[in-house]
Amino acid sequence: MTLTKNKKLNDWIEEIKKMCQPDNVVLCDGTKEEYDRLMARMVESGMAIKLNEEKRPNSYAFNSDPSDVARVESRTYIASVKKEDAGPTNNWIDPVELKKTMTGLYTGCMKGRTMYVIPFSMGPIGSPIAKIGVEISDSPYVVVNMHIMARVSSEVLDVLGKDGDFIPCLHSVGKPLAEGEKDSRWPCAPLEDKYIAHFPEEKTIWSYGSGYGGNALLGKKCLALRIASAVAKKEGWMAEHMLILRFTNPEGKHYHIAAAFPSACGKTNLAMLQSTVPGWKVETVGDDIAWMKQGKDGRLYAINPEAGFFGVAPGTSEESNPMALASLKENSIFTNVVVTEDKDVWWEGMGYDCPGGKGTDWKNNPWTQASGEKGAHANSRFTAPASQCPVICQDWENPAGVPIDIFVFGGKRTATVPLVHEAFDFEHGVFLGATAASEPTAAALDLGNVSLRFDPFAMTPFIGYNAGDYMQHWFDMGQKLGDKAPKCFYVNWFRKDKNGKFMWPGFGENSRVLKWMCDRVDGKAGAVETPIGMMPTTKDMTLDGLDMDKSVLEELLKVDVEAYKKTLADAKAYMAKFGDKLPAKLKNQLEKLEARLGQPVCQ
Ligand code: O2Y
Ligand code: MN
Repeated sequence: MTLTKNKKLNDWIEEIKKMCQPDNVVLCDGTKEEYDRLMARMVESGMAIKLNEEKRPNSYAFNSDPSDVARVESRTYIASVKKEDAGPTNNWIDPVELKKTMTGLYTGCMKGRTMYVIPFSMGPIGSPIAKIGVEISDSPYVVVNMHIMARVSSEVLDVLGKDGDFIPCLHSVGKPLAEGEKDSRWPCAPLEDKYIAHFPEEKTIWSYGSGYGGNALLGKKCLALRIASAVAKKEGWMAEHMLILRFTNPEGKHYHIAAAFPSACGKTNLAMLQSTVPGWKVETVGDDIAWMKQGKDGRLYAINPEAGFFGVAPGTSEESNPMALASLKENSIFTNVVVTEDKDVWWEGMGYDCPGGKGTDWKNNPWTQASGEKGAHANSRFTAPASQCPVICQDWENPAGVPIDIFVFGGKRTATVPLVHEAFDFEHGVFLGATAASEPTAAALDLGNVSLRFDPFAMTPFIGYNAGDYMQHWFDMGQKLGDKAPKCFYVNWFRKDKNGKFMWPGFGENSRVLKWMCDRVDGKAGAVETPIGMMPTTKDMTLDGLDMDKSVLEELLKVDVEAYKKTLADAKAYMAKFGDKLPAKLKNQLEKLEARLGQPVCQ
């Protein structure tokens, strides 16, 4: 059967059809009609719940299998030809061996199911920065989510033409149906049969056994980060786990900020922040992934390759992120949240009690809030179109991207790391990004002897090649960008006092820190030199209207040299695992910090 004009695509569809043996094949076109048809079928089968049309128009809820609730890093592989090319942070398997194992699993895996062929573009269709992928999946849930998260359209096939190239992304839930067998609500395979595999040399993705999020929506973490990062290294650009925002001052000057934080550090909240600095406003370009290339003027330009938000539901409230709540008002998909009696959605930390006090929990069981059991899974998600965000930046789909002025790195540290510091130069900035770390949870700290969890550039699970080479790539980009490189900063919103209370109010007040950064870019704000970088004093920041004791802020802007020496020791121990792949420039930065920490701090 010839489905498209593209020979490579037709051959691939035929090959996968032969292997997976679906009952039928559908070429997706990304239309509303297709979306509505698939949703209607999933409602009929019991997989989807149609939400109250008055309260949540055109929206649906799904409950996954309790064993299939998040990305599974233990089953995520980089199958490069040489083990060394996957490096110490990835699971490696020989690609030949893995293909043999997975071919065994894929053989006949779509029996009783429909095979959907989903052409999609990461980045605006036709943009020179965009990449075309085609996902083959036997999950209608994947198709409808891809409609929101990527640009699914037959226009993609027009751009592909007869001989254009694409990234093949194969996905199966891994649950063939025997003749007459009733499907389960959320089909998936047991953990030991799950594989999320990347073949960077072939630019191919094979995913088997999970229907959830990053394991199954292959345009996101698999293509836009793991495969794209490997391609970007070769081609001299960057694929990063970063939000992108535009911060505009009262005179209308734009500053573009790209920021990397590990999960649970409020990345989506920062991307949609409501500024408390009078006259300054934030607009969202992206909340998770940035693709960045040097422009003709020598500056670094970023695009958000995605079209939607796949955000964590719990904790999203009018207080923490009103713009995210507005984004998911309609045309949205909810996975693993509570469905209330009147068929709306609810989750812990939504800012109000569950209406009626009861509903259906993420495990699809009757649930009451009074039970004290969590109704929504901690990793429950909303899938919402980015275009619905009230503060979406008018340039969010500009194929040329936005010029990045500032990089921000960070982690969750209850002690030691001050509210903000600025890198002395770009190479020091790379060091700050490479040594970004969070503390393990309080429970793990109680075990003693547990050091920091380093997560360079918040990219550890997403670097599609050797992380030592990845860090070198950051230095190489710095070299290429020269004096046009963004200024680098490190923030910590999570310092606690001795009573365990957060010292910094966070949320909208983080805009005060962003404003200091912008003022530094313009050479308008002061800073003092400390062993860890340049830091503001309280008089360098805009604090009017901030309800906070000055002494607490002073404490947040201090460097604890002795505590930093421990962090440095942890960083050195962590960096040792990169062996001779550790960039010399990074080693040099470690030595420089060690020397500076030996000096008294002058503030
Ligand atoms: O658990 C999943 O599959 C989702 S992971 C995710 C989703 C949206 C944005 N970021 C992430 C992440 O793990 O960084
Ligand atoms: Mn992410």
